[in-house]
Amino acid sequence: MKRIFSGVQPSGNLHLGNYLGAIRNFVALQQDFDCIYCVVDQHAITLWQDPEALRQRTREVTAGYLAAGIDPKTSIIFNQSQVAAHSQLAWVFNCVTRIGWLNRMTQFKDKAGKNRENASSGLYVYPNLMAADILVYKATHVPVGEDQKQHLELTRDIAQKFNNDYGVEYFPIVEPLIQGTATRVMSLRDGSKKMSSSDASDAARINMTDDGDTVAKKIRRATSDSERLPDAAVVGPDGQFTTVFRQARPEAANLLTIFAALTDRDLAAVVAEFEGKGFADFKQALTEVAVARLGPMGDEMKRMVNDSAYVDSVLREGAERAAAIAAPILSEVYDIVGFLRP
Ligand code: AQP
Repeated sequence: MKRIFSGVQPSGNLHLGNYLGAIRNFVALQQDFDCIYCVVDQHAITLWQDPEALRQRTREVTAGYLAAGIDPKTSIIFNQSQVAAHSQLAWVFNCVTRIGWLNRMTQFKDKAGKNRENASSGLYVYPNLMAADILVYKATHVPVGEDQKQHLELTRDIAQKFNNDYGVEYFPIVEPLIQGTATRVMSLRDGSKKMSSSDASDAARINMTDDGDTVAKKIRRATSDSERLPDAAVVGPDGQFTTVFRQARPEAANLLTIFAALTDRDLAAVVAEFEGKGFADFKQALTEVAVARLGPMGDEMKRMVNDSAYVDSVLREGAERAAAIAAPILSEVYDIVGFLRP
């Protein structure tokens, strides 16, 4: 059986990168897969979170899932800390993963920064918990943005090593699904940095709950360059921007990619439409499509966050359904490992 698992951290504002790189793909996948979508609150506390803000953001991510079109009747939506099997399996994986593997994780290096000695040990073993999130449901496919590719490769290594260590063919080797035009949305202020909820500058990202005026202001002020918009030569035979173009004009590449993703069009068609135009005209058009696409979702999210009883009931029901799938899998893992349970 094909099963999807994916998650989003409630560690900051839900932004356009989360939407285009992950959540909108979650919605489409409901057609063909059993889907489990998690709000990964235990991952969020690998960096300190204000408890009240964490509760609020957990509801906000849930509202984002619902407003984007995830159907809680068919898909499962819940928050990670409500299903203990995630952390129980993560402990087993802490004992499977090699320290050398974790040392290679670039996200730990980025997030820990220069002061690695002072980072939480949770941040270091985060990929083991992520592997447990996925494998406690024996999920086969994981839709993510490009930044999570390395963690998913580690999940495959962990599954493989567990199977080898215990002489079983138990865990599936998961497939990453990195889909769509905008698998890596970049900061509006610096086209070489990923759009991120932890960026100190709110102007670097478009939040899903930003109102129309804020979106317009952020796009107007987005970093651009002094040239006119490019011609078709910047799109390679694979339909993607050439590396040369991305490196030379990262901000132009990012804004055109966002436009294509928001309008569900090919990059080539978007480049043809704006070829030779200045950034002012293009940014005006981008604002219109961003507001039209995100505005109704943002309004719906705000409405749902204010009706927290509904959101909480979705999480509660989802957690019950998720726990029912995870419990027998964890139990089999405990048997494989040799834990005695009279
Ligand atoms: N800029 C992005 N472009 C495309 N996809 C992105 N994702 C995140 N940023 C981008 C995808 O969104 C999903 C959820 O991400 P997450 O919140 O679990 O963690 P993250 O990748 O660490 O997101 P942030 O916003 O960058 O958080 P911080 O600032 O805490 O690091 C994932 O599928 C991710 O690929």
